[in-house]
Amino acid sequence: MRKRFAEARRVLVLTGAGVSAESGVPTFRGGGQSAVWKGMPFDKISSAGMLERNLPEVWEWFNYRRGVLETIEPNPAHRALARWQDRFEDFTLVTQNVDGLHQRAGSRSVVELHGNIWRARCRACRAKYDLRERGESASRTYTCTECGNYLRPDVVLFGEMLPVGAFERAALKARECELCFVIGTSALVYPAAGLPEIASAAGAYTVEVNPEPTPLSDLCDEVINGKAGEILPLFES
Ligand code: BJW
Repeated sequence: MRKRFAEARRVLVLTGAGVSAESGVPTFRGGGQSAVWKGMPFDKISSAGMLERNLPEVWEWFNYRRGVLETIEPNPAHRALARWQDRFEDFTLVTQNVDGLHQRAGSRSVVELHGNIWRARCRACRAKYDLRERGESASRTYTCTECGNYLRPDVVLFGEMLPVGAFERAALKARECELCFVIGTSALVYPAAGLPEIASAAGAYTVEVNPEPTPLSDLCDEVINGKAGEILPLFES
């Protein structure tokens, strides 16, 4: 593996919530459990249906999570991946995470498949806002300064389409890469979990880093059972 890592030119990395776990961000699934907010399973509160039924409750859930994120820092896994971008001729970091920790660690051009928790967008005119720049306290009813309609978190909820072009860009790189890492994802959510399948079908060597097995483990050429923050820096030594 070290030899492959040292010699690879085109590398694609897909990350999930597990890469932020060592920073203290709770994962959605894993360890036989799944996240719950006020007794509601996360796949209900983070769903397009909930947005229609109870937008203020959705905002409360995301405001809470931004509050948690304000207190934490990127971990050695985020920092290792930020270094990798300068190590390979062609490096693509694709994340399902909405927490912005890859960027805070220094990663550039991150392909965010599921949006970003620090952004909001208007439900009517689609104007976008950086919530760190809004300069108002956490609200259950953010409104658009352009058209006055309600804002929503700029994230991809269950049953919603991914941002235009994001998956296509990632899939193109998956087809071209020679080494593909799948790090800290339960690999249950599509189309993201299809990327390593695309890479593998196109001949890439695929490596999973996760303390638990996933539905992709059998497909991967190599499975490293461990924590991302402990494993990733080892590749560089
Ligand atoms: C560590 C660690 C450490 C712990 N180090 N590792 C094909 C078949 C069936 C269904 C579908 C399909 N295609 C599409 C669908 C529908 C649906 C879907 O996939 N459903 C499945 C669950 C069945 N997909 C969608 O709806 C997507 N939209 C779409 O496809 O549009 C077109 C369409 C619509 C409807 C029907 C068909 C087509 C959108 C998906 C959006 C996902 N959104 C969320 C919420 C974002 C907002 C928010 O933050 O609240 O995204 S759900 C949640 O899951 C979040 C994550 O990004 C995503 C993936 O989770 P992830 O990252 O894998 O985290 P966990 O928690 O699941 O796993 C953590 C892992 O880390 C575990 O394995 C641990 O072991 C590990 N770990 N510590 C390394 N230290």
